[in-house]
Amino acid sequence: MFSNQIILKIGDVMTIDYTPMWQELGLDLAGHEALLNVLGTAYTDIYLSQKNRPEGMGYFDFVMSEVHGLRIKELMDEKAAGRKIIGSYCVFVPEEIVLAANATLVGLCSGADFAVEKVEQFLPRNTCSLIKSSFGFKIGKVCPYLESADMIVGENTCDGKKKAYETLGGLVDNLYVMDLPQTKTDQTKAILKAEYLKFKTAVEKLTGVTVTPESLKSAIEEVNAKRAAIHRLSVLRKADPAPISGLDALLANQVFFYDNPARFTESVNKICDELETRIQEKTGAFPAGAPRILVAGCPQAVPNWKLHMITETEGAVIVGEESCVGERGTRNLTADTGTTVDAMMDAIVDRYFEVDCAIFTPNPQRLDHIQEMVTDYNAQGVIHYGLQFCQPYLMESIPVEKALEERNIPCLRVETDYGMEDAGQLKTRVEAFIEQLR
Ligand code: BJ8
Repeated sequence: MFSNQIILKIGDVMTIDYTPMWQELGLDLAGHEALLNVLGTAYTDIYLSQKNRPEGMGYFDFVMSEVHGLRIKELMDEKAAGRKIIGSYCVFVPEEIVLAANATLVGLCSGADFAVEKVEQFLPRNTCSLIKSSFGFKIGKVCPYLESADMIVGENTCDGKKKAYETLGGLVDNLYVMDLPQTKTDQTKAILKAEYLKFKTAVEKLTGVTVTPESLKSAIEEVNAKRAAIHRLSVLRKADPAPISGLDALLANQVFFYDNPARFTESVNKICDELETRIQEKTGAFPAGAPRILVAGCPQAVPNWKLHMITETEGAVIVGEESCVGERGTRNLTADTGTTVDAMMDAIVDRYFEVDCAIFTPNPQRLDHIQEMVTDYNAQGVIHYGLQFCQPYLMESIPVEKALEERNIPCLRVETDYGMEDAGQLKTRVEAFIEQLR
C-alpha cells in the first residue's frame, strides 16, 4: 500500500519510481516517506482487515495506493499539456466553474496531523485539527496536491479558516480567497453570485480560457453525474443488512475530491451495481439487524477514519454521513436547463446556497436534514462528530441533540481531534452508546 507500484490489472504489477516527480514538486522526501508509511499501515489495518467487502472496493484500494503516485502523475501530465490545477479546502468552491475553464479541481489534504510543533508557531494551539493539518502539510512539504496546484482557494467560512488564510497567504504565493456570506437572504445570495463571478474571472485569467455556455453546461453535467453516482451509493446504504460498511462508503466520499471525475463516476456506478445485487441476495458488510448509526458534523478528510473505525469495530454500522465529505457536500445537483452563462451561474449559486454548513446563522435546514437522514437511512442513533475548537459544529451539536432527543433518537456528542490519545475513551463511550441502541 502507498508504495511506488502501479497495478495495471490484477496480477500485472509494474514498479514506478515516483521519487523524481516528488523531488520536482519540492516535497520533503524523508517526511513524505514517513507519512506514506504511516498511511499505508493505517490503511492495511483499518481497511484491508474488513470482512465482506464489495469487490468493487478494489478500485478504491488501488486509488488509495496511488493517491500520491499515479494520480499526481496524471495531474503533472495535465499541467505539461497546459491545464491548470486548482486546490480547494471547502465544498463551496464550485467545480463546475473550474472544469468549464479547462482546469482540474482537487481537494487538499487536511485529515492527519503533521509537523504539529511547527504548525503551532503559526497558529494557536486551540485551532481545530483540520486547519492545523492544512498548515502541517504545507510547512512539512508532504502534500503533492498542494505543491502541484497553480491556485489554492481559501474561503472565508469559519473564523479559524478566515484568519488562518491570512497567515497561509504568507506561506504560499498562489492563494485566492473567496468571500462567503454567513446568512441566507436574497441579498447574501447576490453576494455569493458576485463572488462566484469574481472567481470565474480569476480562473479564466489563470487558464486563459473563457467559460462559454457549452463548456459550463458540460461541466455542470459532469459534476452532476459524479454527485448522482455517490448519492446512488448513499441511497443503497438504506438497506438492512447494509451492503457496504461505513468505512468503505466514507472512503468513496473522500476519493470524490481527488479522482478524475469521469472515472470516479464510472467506478462508483459499478460498485452500486454490485451493491444492488448484494441487497437482492441479502449479503451485507454487517449482519442484518446490526445497530445503525448516522454520523453528523465536521468533515472527515482523508485519512481521518478514526470514528468510523472505532464504531464499526464495535459491531455497529454507519449508514450515512451528514457531512461535507458526505451528503451535505453532494446531495444537491445543479439545474442544467440554463442556456446562457448567466443563467447557469444562477443555477450554480442556487445549488451551493443550499449547503447547510454550520457557519450559517441561523441554520435550521441542517437540523431538518439530520432528522430526515435518520428516517431515510433507518438509523437508530446519531453520533455528532465535532472537532475540538470547532465552534460552529460544537455549538450546533447541542440543538441537534435536543431535536433528536425530542424524537427519542439517542445522540452521542463526540469532541475529538486527529490524535489517537483519546481512542480508548472514545471506544468506551461508543461501546456504551451502541449498547443503548441494541
Ligand atoms: S462548507 S463544513 S468544508 S467550511 S472543522 S475548519 S468549520 S473550525 S470545515 Fe467546512 Fe466548507 Fe463548511 Fe463544509 Fe472551521 Fe470547524 Fe475547523 Fe471546519
